[in-house]
Amino acid sequence: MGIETIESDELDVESVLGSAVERREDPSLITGEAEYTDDIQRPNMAHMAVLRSQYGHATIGDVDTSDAEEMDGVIGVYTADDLDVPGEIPVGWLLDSLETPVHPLLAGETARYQGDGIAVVVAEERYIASDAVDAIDVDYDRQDAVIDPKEAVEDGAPVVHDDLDDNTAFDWEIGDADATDDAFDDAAHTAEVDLTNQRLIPNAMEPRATVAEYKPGTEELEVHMTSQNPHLHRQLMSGVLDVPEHKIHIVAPDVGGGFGSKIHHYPDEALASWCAMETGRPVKWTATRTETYLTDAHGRDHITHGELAMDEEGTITGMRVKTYAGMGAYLSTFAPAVPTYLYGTLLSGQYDIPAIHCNVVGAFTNGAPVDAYRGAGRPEALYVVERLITLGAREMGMDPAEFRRQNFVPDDDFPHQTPVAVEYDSGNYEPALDKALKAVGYDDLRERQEELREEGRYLGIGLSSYIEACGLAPSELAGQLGAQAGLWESGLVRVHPTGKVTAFCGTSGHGQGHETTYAQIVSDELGIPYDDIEIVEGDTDEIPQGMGTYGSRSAAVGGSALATSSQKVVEKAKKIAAHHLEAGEEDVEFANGEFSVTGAPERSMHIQDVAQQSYLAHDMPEGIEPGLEETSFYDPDNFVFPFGTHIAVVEVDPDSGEIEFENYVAVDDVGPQINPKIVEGQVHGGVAQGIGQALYEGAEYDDNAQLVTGSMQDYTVPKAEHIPEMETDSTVTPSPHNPLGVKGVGEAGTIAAPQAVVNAVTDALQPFGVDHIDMPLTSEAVWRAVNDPTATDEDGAGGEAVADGGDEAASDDAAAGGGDD
Ligand code: MCN
Repeated sequence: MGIETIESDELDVESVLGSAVERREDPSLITGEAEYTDDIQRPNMAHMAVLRSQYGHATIGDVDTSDAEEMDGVIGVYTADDLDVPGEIPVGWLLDSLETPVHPLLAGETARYQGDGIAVVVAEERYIASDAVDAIDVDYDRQDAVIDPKEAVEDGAPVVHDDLDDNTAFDWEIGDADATDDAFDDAAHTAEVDLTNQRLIPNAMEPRATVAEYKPGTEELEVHMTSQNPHLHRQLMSGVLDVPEHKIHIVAPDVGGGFGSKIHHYPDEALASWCAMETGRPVKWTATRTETYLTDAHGRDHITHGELAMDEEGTITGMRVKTYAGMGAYLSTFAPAVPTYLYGTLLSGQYDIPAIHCNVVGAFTNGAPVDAYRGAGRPEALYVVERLITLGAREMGMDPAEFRRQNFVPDDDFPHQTPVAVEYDSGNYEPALDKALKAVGYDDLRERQEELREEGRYLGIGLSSYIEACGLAPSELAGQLGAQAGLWESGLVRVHPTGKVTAFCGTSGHGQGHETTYAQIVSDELGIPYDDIEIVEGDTDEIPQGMGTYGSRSAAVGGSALATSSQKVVEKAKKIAAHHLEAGEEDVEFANGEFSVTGAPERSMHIQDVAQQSYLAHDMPEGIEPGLEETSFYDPDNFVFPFGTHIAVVEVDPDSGEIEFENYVAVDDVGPQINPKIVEGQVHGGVAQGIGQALYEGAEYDDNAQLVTGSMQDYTVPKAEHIPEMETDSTVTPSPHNPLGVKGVGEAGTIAAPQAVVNAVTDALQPFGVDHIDMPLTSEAVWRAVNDPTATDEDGAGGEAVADGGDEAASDDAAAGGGDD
């Protein structure tokens, strides 16, 4: 099934770009040769374990470490009082008005979420460290806690940071409130929805881990860690530990997935590094799965009210959105950007909407910090948009596909300026919709839906025409929006004297297949065989600088840096070739690695031979230095905006609440595909995570802020059997903003899938008057929605949708097999 792969020795340089070459990463991963952080052993290595608050909110009294200190094999026990470094976790994205309470490496006086670190133990063995943690006695005074972001900002809510007046982290808005209000005043029809976008827990296969070593002789700190962005971690850790940046060497070895959770600067990696400096021993820390659940930055956590205004014909005239976004107990590294600039700016979706206003209140709560998780802000936005669009179509009595088509940004309106700040680079939305409709056999399906209803079977078809903003990001714009870093990428292409190539990129892949796709890009640009090209990422000593991998940026930004460096290599090589061919540079052509004289193709020289000449340097053109390597810092002009339409087809059993997939079709436009097999894999993985959110996953805290879904037994990560066979297809609309024309794909599936599934399930349940069910759509939630449409969130059904027409079809209609609009 799917796209056939080809082996690398079948590739030629003319077609290397766009070929589904096998991932070169896989053999070592499959055969167990890959080296993850926890595999690393060092002589005399010690192990760290962290004592974490068992309460969601508590004042910390005496911390008695004496028993732990006396245990055999314990090297040291440390609390906040022992830390002699600045030790404050920085916030990497600021908003105009943002509360930034101190986030210490270890909690001293107050624990603000279950999992907040209170002490660390360094011991000879991991299990001794863990036992010693259990021997520490903490005098807790439990405080009231708050988890719900909306309740957190209400009067009288327990305050998470007592140096703040309340729990409001920020109150942010985008768009024109007056114009939007006018659109609603004049609207002929409206639709609205109350929804939650539930808290999710990232579940990379490999937990976070660190091996830190300090070399007093050179004052160097070497840290191997599970990082998506080693250079950024180096920069941030330098401030946290007060170690000069150039004395820190960070290596991300093989990293077993991240999905955003390994971008952020957490206390633990810095604590392991501090312990290495303090004890003079290499120190390893590997999170347990429980620690992963408690402390990896969670995702989403929105409560939203969304409204759509339409005219008589069903043309959208306005959208109004109010969201409460949970930040958790502290602001994680990029947390403020996620529910603001990565959310509000995408609310126009694929649609031409003249007026949009969005207000987001960020709230501190006693949950784990919330930050970027695959999609980061964009799944939340597209969920609101595509739920509203579906409800708008229902309000208008229009087919949801035709309602979308009628409101799409027309293909001749690109670049398209939205009312929420961003300008879409390129797009052509109807062909993707059409392909998806054709793939599911839409017209026939609608007929079958009717027929099945007569038989008491409920088929649902859910559309999701999504857009996404990725390829983060133009540095200047990011700076204007509050980023405390540039978002360029660096690429170094080194052609060795033998003509082989090592290319270095500042991104840091952790499953995406960069070693394969980057080699395809460099091979295409240089005309040097793919197998002669090696890619290096994830090491701050080897790679000049870098910003890392997140925001589906690596192909568009890192790939462009490597393409640009390769083009510079070709420019220089051309001068050298022209000199050796005794021709003017303007008379030399370059194709597929060969420099040849125009009109005399027999006078030619391969770039790999030019490389040799450039290092021999016996006969160089005047003014040209020896060697053949180039570096670029590529800074994009704009984000890239991939898009597509996904359609889920499900059958719902109203008696049991069970949902079965009949089909899932994904048509994505990510511009030209460097490697269609890798693109397909990214879509599959992303859709699987999106379906996970729609049907299974959700972090639940109790009223005391105890995480009740603290293990895989309680938090349902979908298994292969839960994910349907998918049909993938694509359209290709290049971005004008980068030399490859590529757009990102890493998050597309996660952004597209949840609303495709929810739209499908609510479509199936139209005869029962069910317009909305909050995710995850467990059997219980579906059953309750069908059997008790008035059930509230607390009953498990949650959410509420109202179309202006007040379509409250009741189950009586269902019994009659009607009520569908
Ligand atoms: N690609 C391509 N053609 C395109 C676009 C991309 O062939 N037009 C290829 C790229 O070259 C790369 C892959 O597809 O090999 C993904 O590229 P891109 O969309 O640029 O995304 P990044 O490489 O920057 O990866 C980040 C993205 C994010 S943000 C999350 S979260 C995520 C994801 O990728 N986490 C992942 N995919 C993941 N896949 C795995 N296995 N593990 C994770 O943790």
